[in-house]
Amino acid sequence: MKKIKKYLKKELTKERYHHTESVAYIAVAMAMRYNPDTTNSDFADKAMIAGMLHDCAKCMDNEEKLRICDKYKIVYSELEKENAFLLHGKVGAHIAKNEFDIDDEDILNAITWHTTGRPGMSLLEKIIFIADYIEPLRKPLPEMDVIRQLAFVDIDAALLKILANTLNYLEEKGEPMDPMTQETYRYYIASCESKA
Ligand code: DGI
Ligand code: FE
Ligand code: FE
Repeated sequence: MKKIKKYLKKELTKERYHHTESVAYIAVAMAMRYNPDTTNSDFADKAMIAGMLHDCAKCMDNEEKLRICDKYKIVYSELEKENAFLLHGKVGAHIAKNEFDIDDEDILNAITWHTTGRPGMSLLEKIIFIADYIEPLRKPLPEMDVIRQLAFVDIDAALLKILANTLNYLEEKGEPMDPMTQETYRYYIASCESKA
């Protein structure tokens, strides 16, 4: 963790570093809440690592992100090329693996998919996605307080609200939507309806 923190302090702005720590601690709290195995703290440890590294590529130039994708054959779409900030998850996972020898696929997936989500997310993936949105330093977003509470009560309901609000926000702003963000929303709407 020392090496990771040193890297992040060098590569991220102060604000981004504080956000990162904040996400990591919220992710740990959620991991404690939803821990599938209370005989050990492995899951909280994974949440800490994924939280710390989720935005490790956020402050990199867009050209640099695209260069890394090309060099290491990370596949990206035309939309991701035009909106290269969307690639900070994929590039971040690459850095986690290659700079810090993280080989836990669950951690790498949580980093990869933290911006758009994806259908069928693991518990850790959901936690990072949600912690990123609710961390206390995040500027106020619609329904923030409800979602912050819901995150510790009903993780799938919180996930769905975040997805709905994100799509709303993108639509209002006229921002291009990544098909994965839309697919994730449709998937969780359907899975929520089938539960009801
Ligand atoms: O990196 P962070 O700012 O901590 O958080 P993030 O990786 O979730 O990125 C947040 C931004 O990503 C937020 O402004 C919404 C945006 N976003 C999420 N899905 C999409 C998207 N932006 C576009 N253009 N298209 C998407 O599908
Ligand atoms: Fe991010
Ligand atoms: Fe983030």
